Amino acid sequence: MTTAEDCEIIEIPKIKDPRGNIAVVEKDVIPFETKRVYYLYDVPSDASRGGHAHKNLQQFLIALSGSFDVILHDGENQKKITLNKPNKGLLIKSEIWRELENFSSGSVCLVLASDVYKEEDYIRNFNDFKLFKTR
Ligand code: T46
Repeated sequence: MTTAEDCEIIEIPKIKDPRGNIAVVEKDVIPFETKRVYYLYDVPSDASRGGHAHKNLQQFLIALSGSFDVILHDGENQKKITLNKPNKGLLIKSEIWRELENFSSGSVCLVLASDVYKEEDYIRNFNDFKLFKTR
């Protein structure tokens, strides 16, 4: 069973340069092939995103700018991770409930996803998620 502890921070290789750095997410940095890229921006500081789990989707979240908190729940345990560096991303495995909150002004959350958008992959009710985890 996937647990919150399986979701880890991955350091993104960085090319340092006095003119500005480049961080590169190449093939071997994350354990899936990216099929979709999207980003959250203009998020009000009191807004909460997420509030669901995915049956199969894996994601890699990067705070391209600013900061926000990600609360991960595996049905039994939860942990909170603050993302605030553009060269450190959070790998969220499938079957993990997540909430994103505490967005700083001007923050941008980039998401690399292992699949295209499929509403049927979502579990949007926490009790359904807990049942799914104990199936
Ligand atoms: C997660 C956080 C970081 C689409 O039509 N296509 C898409 O690719 C996406 C991501 C969303 N949508 C539609 C589906 C919903 O009607 O946009 C609406 C909001 O989507 P969602 O509930 O997924 O939004 P977030 O920001 O709460 O969550 C998304 C990811 O789905 C989620 O897994 O971790 O971004």
